[in-house]
Amino acid sequence: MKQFVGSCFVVLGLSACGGSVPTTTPSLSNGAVPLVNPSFDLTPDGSLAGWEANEHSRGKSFSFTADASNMVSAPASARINRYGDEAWGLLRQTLPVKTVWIGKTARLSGSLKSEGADSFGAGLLLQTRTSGEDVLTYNHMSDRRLMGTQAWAKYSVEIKIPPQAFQFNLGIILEGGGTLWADDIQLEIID
Ligand SMILES: [Ca+2]
Repeated sequence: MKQFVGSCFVVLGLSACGGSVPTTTPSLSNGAVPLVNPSFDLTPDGSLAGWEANEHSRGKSFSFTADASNMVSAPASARINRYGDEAWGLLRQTLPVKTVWIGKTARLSGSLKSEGADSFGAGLLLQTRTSGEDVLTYNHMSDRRLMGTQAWAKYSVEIKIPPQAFQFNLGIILEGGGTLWADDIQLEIID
């Protein structure tokens, strides 16, 4: 099985290499950068507002839901569950990189929990990309993914922001079978 490294996806049967995701206006200096729906409110249509669900290849293998029975903060967490046999499911959002952040470090953190995670496991995903959506720097937490069943704990990943960085692509990934929960996702700019 090939591990996820790319930036282009088949989104629930639709061709997608990025796509439009609601974004917020980041702050100018170091500190927390606002994300859309970082605590995973469920919208009335059943979707997780601000988050885009992606799946490998043909899709139809992962569910992406808000879970009010397993959460760190109300009203819910995000839950990714694999019911099919595709390689990975990803819940993500993008936001623009400010030029004042070039050369600094971005840190993505959040609380994660897993049940029966196998293969490459579950974790956070943080990338910088060009305007053409080519990945420049990335950290997919590949060296310490959640495997098997793990209680809620806080994790973080960091990447450098290179001169060509145009946007962040960030989220949570389940790369194998099992279930991943995530809550309270935060992005910060640090020196
Ligand atoms: Ca929450």
